[in-house]
Amino acid sequence: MANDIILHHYFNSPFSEKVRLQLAIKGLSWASVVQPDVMPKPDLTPLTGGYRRIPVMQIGADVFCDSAVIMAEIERRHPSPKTVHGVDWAANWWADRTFFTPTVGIIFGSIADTVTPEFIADREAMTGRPFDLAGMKAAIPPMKAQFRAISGWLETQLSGGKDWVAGDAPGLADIAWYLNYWFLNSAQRALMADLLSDLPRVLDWTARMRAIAKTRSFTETPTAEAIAVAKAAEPESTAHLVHDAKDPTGLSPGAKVDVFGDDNPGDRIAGALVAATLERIVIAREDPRVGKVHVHFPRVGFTAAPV
Ligand SMILES: N[C@@H](CCC(=O)N[C@@H](CS)C(=O)NCC(=O)O)C(=O)O
Repeated sequence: MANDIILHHYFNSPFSEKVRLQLAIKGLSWASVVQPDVMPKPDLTPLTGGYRRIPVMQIGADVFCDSAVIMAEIERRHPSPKTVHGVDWAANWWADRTFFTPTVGIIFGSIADTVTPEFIADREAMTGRPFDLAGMKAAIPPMKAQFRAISGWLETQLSGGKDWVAGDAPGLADIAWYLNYWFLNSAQRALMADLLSDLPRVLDWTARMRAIAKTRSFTETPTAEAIAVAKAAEPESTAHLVHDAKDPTGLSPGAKVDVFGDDNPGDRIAGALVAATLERIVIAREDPRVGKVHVHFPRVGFTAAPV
């Protein structure tokens, strides 16, 4: 268990589906730890230092927050088959943020009348912004138009003799785009089928992605076991984490920092900087339940501020 991939997630989380897909493409088995989808998350935050989003990956006493750094770490440890080609990260960022906006709008606009006050309050506390269901409901038609326009690009790509978003094999670009189709399909199956009914190559690609996802292999694991694994382990060697000597914010290893994401600035994760590389920010922290852990965040989208 010490070297196993532990995925803290829940099954209807679209950002977790990205990681589950990458693991499936690579044929890797993992331990599934199901966490709540609203706060509190008492068996997650001791590991992360307060980061509450899902997914989180844990390997021993190393904890990876955000799907981008999770997928980068999986690629580093298990390079074959290759799923990441350099600038795929740009597609991933765009799909998480820009493409995700119409997807979320269509879904929550469509189910606006059934969303609970507890869920709304939880998401407003997380983002610090109103969760504007009435606005989303009103904007369904233009958001559907955005979704169809983006899908039109994909239809054209798949018409060019390549089966996948970025070439001959499924990889990060497919995973990133598919997040949106997976989420819309899980929440509004008939709506998605109708929206894409004249885009047969996109529909065929979603079916092929679904088939890959079905090959996943995991073991259900209690939260207590994940906590015990962290407690028994030491963080792994940091030799591969090369601190950016030209870091424009002037950070140095050992500095006390707060780390926060630009889409969740209220949650500040405190620790001592291990390294701020071009790819990631890694901090060391301790918690009585999990002992010493290293917590990894992507560099893009996150800030480490000296305290
Ligand atoms: N940038 C993050 C976004 C993750 C995210 O927003 N996840 C959703 C679930 S799919 C979430 O955490 N929602 C709040 C919650 O579950 O508490 C990533 O790529 O992992």
